[in-house]
Amino acid sequence: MVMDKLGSSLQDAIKKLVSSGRIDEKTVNDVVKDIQRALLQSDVNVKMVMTMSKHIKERALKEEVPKGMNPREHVIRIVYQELTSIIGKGTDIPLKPQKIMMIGLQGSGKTTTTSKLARYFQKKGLRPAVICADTFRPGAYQQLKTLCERLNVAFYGEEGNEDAVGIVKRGLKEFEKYDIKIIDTAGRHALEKDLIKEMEDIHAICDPDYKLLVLDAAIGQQASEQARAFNESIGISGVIITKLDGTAKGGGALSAVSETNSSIAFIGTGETPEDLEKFEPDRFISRLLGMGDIKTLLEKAEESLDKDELDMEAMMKGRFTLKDMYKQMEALNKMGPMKQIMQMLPLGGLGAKIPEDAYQVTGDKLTRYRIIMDSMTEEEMLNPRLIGSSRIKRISRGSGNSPEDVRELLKYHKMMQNAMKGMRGGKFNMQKIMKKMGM
Ligand SMILES: Nc1nc2c(ncn2[C@@H]2O[C@H](COP(=O)(O)OP(=O)(O)O)[C@@H](O)[C@H]2O)c(=O)[nH]1
Ligand SMILES: [Mg+2]
Repeated sequence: MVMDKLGSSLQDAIKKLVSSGRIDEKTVNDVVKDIQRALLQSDVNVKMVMTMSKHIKERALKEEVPKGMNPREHVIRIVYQELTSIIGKGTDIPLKPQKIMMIGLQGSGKTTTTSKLARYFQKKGLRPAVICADTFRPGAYQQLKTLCERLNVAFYGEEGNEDAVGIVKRGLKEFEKYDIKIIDTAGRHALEKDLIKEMEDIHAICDPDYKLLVLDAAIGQQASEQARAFNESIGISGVIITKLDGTAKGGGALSAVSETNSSIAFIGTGETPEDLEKFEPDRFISRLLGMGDIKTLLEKAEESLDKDELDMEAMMKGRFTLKDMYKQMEALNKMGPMKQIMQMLPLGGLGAKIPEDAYQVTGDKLTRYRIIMDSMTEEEMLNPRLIGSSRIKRISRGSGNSPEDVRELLKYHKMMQNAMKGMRGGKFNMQKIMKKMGM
């Protein structure tokens, strides 16, 4: 896996947060300390780490917990947002006909990434063609030609000819009808004058839509220096970080780029042509945190729960009427199928295994419970204790259910009420709750 060391350290920090009794200053400080350690080990710049820590602490202790969210989720959300913000935005390379010029130092992964990019566009239904303008390194022509042949991608190169500019000119002419033209160039060991001159000459001839700088993740936070230097010399329109699968410094490389004027378009995660990913910071961070698609969940929670008058505070204090439960169910229904929600919950990603068929049962049960509640009076909804056996009979008849179903609903409500109290007191264990719910 990519950056699994950073990922597992961050996940450990979040797990600690989830299982902590109370969210107070000490808890937040502890979590921040763990996160700091993880990021520094991944070569993220110290200043960046410190600024981020400060933000997390301030926000976690000062910001009001949004409705529909418990204090833990609130802190997790802040951590997630702050991590996303140190990584910055991604560069979006559109899926349309264009010319792309690859630049970077020798060994950074330009040639490999050229073929990966060709494959990427090929899979999206665009016709790619590749030009080899590396006349500097022996074997460069054969390397790229072989990669392209394997992928069935059109290739142009002139083995033995050192005139890179001429090759690009002729290659572009030959590939006029292709959607995507990718030009692989030569690197050097450092950003030297002759490399800059060569890049400028090729640039003048091909007039690329995108100049993508390829950087090896192993350089860690030095990525910002390199990105800046290349940007100042010939200008870059995006960065590709390669070899994220093989270094512990990935966090440094990823975060350092956001300090420059450029941003990351793709990441390389292995040696095969398929090991290229479009870089989407939100998704990347959620995956790193082991949380499924937490962003979607948080957005949905904000949309549907915010507007509802779910009074979380009162509920946590133990006032949880059938009416509250009804509202909660409605909110859940609005959020989408149970299965989707459960998968998006942070706890799902933290190892709470939920059996596959549990979702269906829950969905059906919830629908039944709602029908039963529709047959109750306002008074009964607010004070379920009023519901004795004669009322149970009436409600069951009115809703077309058996008295057992009504009793089950009341039992479920009691359990949820206790769970709410439990959440206030500290530990709440999704797995336990689900088990009690008979799932
Ligand atoms: N593990 C891994 N290796 C990579 C990745 N990208 C490139 N490489 C390897 O890095 C080495 C140099 O790559 P190359 O494309 O020739 O670099 P160039 O000199 O910039 O063209 C090759 O052995 C590649 O297989 C990656 O994302 N993951
Ligand atoms: Mg090369």
